Amino acid sequence: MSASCRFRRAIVRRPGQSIAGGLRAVDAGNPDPARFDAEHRAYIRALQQAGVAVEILPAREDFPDSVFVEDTALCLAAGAVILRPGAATRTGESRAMDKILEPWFDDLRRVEAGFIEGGDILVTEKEIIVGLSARTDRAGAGRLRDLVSDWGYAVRILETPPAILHFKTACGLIDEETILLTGELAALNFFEGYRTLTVPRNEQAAANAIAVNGRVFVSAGYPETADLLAAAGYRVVALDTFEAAKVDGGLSCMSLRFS
Ligand code: CIR
Repeated sequence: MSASCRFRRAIVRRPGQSIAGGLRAVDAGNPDPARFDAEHRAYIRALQQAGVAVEILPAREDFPDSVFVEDTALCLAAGAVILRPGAATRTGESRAMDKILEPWFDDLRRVEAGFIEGGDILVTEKEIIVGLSARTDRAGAGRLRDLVSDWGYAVRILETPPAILHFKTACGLIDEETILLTGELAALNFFEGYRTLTVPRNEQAAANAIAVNGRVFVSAGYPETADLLAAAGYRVVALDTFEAAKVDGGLSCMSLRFS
């Protein structure tokens, strides 16, 4: 079974009222908690319809960004790693995730130096790619490399282009060998050995797609990308992420997916 695109389980956390105070690079208005909750429920339903058993954690009002569980941990077939978010307001989120993952993973490891967020980590069939960013530094990426090496994972590191919050803001794995990505990322020539599909220039935010059990989840509102994927034979599931986008979130960020 392909570990990078097939998942039996996912962990999500409901957004709280405090999501209105979530971090963002550019202020385009606060997300509306009720609308965010509706989008989040639809996201959970889509995971369930794809055959994923979803563990739903209650909202944490003390951590406004805690709906974005992806940034707190990396879940792999061999075990899980608790990450060390670079955003100071988010450090407590990974501590909370430590307790939650304990029953699920016999081998639970922790990044204890540097900074690294899950949004900067792309797991493919053959390797783990880490993008350095304002949230993820070389020390954190190096620590992750040390922690996963005896599980048989190679880690490759690149510099995420500036002004992108996370590496995966600009890319996503859409099947075992294909990466959907922005033109800016494609221009780095880092993805030799993969098939790549580039999102149209006017639909950059659509690159944060996820593959789930034979489907590709894409943010709604990007028709050219949806058409591109459908024409390439993908089963596309378009999901609203309008509220998440106001606080720089997307589809990958809202779940920890594993088998
Ligand atoms: C943050 O700035 O940390 C949140 N407002 C958004 C996190 C999005 N996470 C992700 O892309 N993995």
